[in-house]
Amino acid sequence: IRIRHVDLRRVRLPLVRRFQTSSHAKRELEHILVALTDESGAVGWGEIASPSGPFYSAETVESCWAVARDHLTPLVLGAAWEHPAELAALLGKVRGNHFARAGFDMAAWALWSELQGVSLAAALGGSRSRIEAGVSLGIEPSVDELLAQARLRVSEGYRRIKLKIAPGWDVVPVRAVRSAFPEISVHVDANGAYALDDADVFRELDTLGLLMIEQPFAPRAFVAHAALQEMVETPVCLDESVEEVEDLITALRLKAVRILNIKVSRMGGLTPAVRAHDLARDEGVPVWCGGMHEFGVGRAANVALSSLPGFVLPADVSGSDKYYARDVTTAPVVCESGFVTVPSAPGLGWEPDLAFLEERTVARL
Ligand code: OSB
Ligand code: MG
Repeated sequence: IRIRHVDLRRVRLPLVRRFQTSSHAKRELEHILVALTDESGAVGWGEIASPSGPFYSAETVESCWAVARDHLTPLVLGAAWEHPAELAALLGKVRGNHFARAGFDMAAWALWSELQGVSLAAALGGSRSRIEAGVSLGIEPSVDELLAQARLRVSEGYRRIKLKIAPGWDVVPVRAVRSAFPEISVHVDANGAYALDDADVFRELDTLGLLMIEQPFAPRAFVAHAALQEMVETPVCLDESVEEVEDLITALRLKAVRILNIKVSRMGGLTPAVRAHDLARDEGVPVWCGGMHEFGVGRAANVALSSLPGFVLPADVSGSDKYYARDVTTAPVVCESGFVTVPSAPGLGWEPDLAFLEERTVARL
């Protein structure tokens, strides 16, 4: 396969509800869509789902745009490859910049699976026909507003709720949701806002029967995560800490991870995401697919990835309507009774809506 043309576009969509984590708040997202066209005219789509500012990871939309334009596009345009893993190895010449690389890797997988005539899920080694979806609820102005959001999502069929926590917004809102919905799995995600000095907060959360505690400490604080896991029964889950498969090896060796959140964007694409899945599976660590409020293109990749056998916990892959009034694909991603169907058609399984994309594109190359 040779890529003849690389199309990059910055696309903006407003969120249906403002989303706040311990690290940043957003009302509108600007993601970069990557379209790779081969010599036969076949097109594969990918998404660079970086937040605007460097508060989740070091990347920004601007950094992704520059790296995609100046480094990744030239690498991809020159190359001949048979399998997406070969292209991923080439993209790996660029250090870091995982969100930017993920968009290209994803587009290569979408293109390749389409050319092979198989679904992206099947190309990746997935076997599930539907995946269990959860919702991630941001920090709200009040506990009542949080409870209203939880009630809405439970009424839509979601059976697992993740709550964003931060110092000052932890035990009280979590206990409120836990006791209002005793039949729902609840877990918390701190996005690294705490330190080991805050162990008392986690001892209290540990009494609430939570599914997991996601990324309580800073990304590089592997030792602190291991120390916390010795103090609490609730499994500690890593997100931001694991950018490379080597970070997972470190975390496993230190006993700093009992559950792993795998994000396509954070890991640098589907190729490394599958590697992390394989290693975690060998080590008996359950994994689940995290999200970055992807548009339909990136979410299609998340759905496909979640169909792999090691993804045994619900994904942060909700229906399009949880995020956007209108998504960038011709059909939205739909969640029914807490499940999303894995497409069986060749390729990504969702088609970009080109006319709507045109309306929402703010820059292109
Ligand atoms: O840590 O999982 C996170 C959104 C933005 C930044 C970080 C995170 C999130 C989410 C959203 O939790 C999950 C989703 O896409 O629904
Ligand atoms: Mg997280």
